Amino acid sequence: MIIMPDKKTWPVSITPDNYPEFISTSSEHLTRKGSDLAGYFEEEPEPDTVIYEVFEAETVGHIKMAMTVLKPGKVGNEFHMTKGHFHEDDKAGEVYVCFKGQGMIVMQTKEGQTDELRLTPGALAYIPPGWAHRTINTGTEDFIMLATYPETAGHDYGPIQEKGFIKRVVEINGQVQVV
Ligand code: S6P
Ligand code: ZN
Repeated sequence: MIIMPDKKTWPVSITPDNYPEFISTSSEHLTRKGSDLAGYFEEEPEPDTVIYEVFEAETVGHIKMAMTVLKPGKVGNEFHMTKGHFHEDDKAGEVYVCFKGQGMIVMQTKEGQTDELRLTPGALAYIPPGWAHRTINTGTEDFIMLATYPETAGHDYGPIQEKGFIKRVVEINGQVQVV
């Protein structure tokens, strides 16, 4: 079964069974290694370790879709995570749907409000406009989620790259802790 017969203009349903076909038919593929995340963790990651991959679908119109595959693992006691970003357009929200694995999304505003949600397969997370967002793999298998967002959202990595998130997700005594 091909889920995207015409990647740009054909309606599709992405399910827990067929999501790997989304990955195989994506038009853009980005790999983030430890070297790309230098300065993000409290300890420095191994430069060649793949932390996550992003597969973006070729779409037309106002909605974009991208699937993130976040590898399991830790850097020190900190779970593997994405860089995290604000959207350049402060009116652009986003929706994540989790397909596989155990994870969290941490969010914060420029005013310093923070929140975090657990994501398990089937869960949907709504990221309101103005909230920076980062995904964390707290499990032992790949954490896979699909993001949908306005094509005009844009990504502003600067504030997080400079100051990080207020909250970090770490393992303490075998437990997932937000500190
Ligand atoms: C895009 C959306 C995701 C992330 C992806 C990687 O708005 O939030 O597709 O781009 O999870 O994270 P990051 O922070 O490195 O872009
Ligand atoms: Zn985003």
